[in-house]
Amino acid sequence: MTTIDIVQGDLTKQSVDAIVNAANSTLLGGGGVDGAIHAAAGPALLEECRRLRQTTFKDGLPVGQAVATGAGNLPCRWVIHTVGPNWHRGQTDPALLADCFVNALLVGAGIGARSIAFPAISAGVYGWDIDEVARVATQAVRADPPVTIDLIRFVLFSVRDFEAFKRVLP
Ligand code: AR6
Repeated sequence: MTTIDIVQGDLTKQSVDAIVNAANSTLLGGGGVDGAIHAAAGPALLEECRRLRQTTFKDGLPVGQAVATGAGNLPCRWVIHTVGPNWHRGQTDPALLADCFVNALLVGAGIGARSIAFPAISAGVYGWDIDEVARVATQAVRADPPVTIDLIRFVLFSVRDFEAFKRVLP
């Protein structure tokens, strides 16, 4: 049985096995939750991301795909990086956003993570409406979660985002 819950707070403070980063395809950091994760993790995370760019993802991580790294100084064991669709660039297909959640769970299950915490991917800089993100995210993780994952948590930074998730996941 997989439990799905929502909390308001800071993703970087979560004591779960893995947290999911709303990254960009460069994997080299940015603002928002990505910036907060790299700041809290320290330089080891950026170093690992650089190595991924030199090897597996020479052209960057494609939208909707996911990849795991260590977590540096964060309280979790792994960071799973995914790239949400950017509404401002015309990436408005909900299937792309759903892929982020589904693939992050698959990657997490693959490395042995039993608890995974997500931010509201694409709801910040990438411009998606929070209600749409809440709908797509909860539908995607509810559909067919890997059996080895006990806990899926959404960590919402603002009250407004938390309320949006609460409406679709009472
Ligand atoms: N904990 C939880 N949620 C957070 C935190 C935090 N510490 N900080 C911000 N959020 P965004 P995106 C929320 O912009 O839209 C970056 O520059 C925030 O309130 O982080 O997928 C990347 O490098 C919002 O609801 O991600 C990319 O270039 C949600 O996290 C680009 O932004 C997502 O906002 C990705 O944009």
